[in-house]
Amino acid sequence: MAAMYSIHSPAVTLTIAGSEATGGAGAQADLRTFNELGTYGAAALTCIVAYDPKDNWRHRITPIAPNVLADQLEAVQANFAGRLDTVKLGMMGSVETIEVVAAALKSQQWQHVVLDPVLICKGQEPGQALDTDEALKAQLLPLATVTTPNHFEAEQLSGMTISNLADMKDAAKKIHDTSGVTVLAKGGVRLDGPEAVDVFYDGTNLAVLATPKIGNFAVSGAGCTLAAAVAAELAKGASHVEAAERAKDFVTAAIRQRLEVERPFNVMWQGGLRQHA
Ligand code: PXL
Repeated sequence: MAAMYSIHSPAVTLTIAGSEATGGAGAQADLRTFNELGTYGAAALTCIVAYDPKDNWRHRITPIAPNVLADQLEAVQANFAGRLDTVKLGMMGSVETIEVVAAALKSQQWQHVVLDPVLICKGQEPGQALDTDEALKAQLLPLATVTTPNHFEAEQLSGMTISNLADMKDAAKKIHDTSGVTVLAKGGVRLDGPEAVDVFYDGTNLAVLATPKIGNFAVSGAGCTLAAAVAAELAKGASHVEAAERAKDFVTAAIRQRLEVERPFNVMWQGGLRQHA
């Protein structure tokens, strides 16, 4: 009798991230990315973000209770025992959350831990997220294999001001040298020039990934999508640099296929690499 299931079994990828209800960022963007890139996505939520359209799209953040996050992680880890080896870490929101995630990471072996070091979201008040900064550096960065800081986060993690490509290369090296983690630092629209430039450094290879900028405005969800795409590609067997290159192409296509929305930042669509008639 023919098997009732397909012999093609996708790699499993887990995102531990916040929910952003409009779907532009967070777990929603991660799951769309996993799906587009052909991995099976699971998600454990750390917090719920709801923008407030009555108050300049301010972030309203509700943390998920630490025991509820721990329960989600327990369920996912038990369900995929032996075949879950890739995780993407997004917005944590609090020190308690970081502690729960660090404990879950230490409870099993991982091949790939991709840390998007979300220190602050676009439009969020700076002071609001900075209390998680130290905990993230102390507890999650040492457990990561790859990290994908944006311009601001690369400045925070390296302790440097980044004004140009040379600075960004130095910052990537510094973050790697202090953490041992492969770094994919994103310049985005923050660095001047016609290209959106990312810097990859794994301790041996330094690569500059550049694509023509698509407009000069930041698009919501680029960080989440890039890190999720790196995780998906790694889970499928790519090397670190291959995963970085493919993720960059994926994000570029997603920005090209962005949706104009009411809030100040447009949102990207992860179906961008599909063929369009
Ligand atoms: O883009 C950073 C980010 C990550 N995760 C969630 C967010 C945001 C920004 O709004 O809401 C859940």
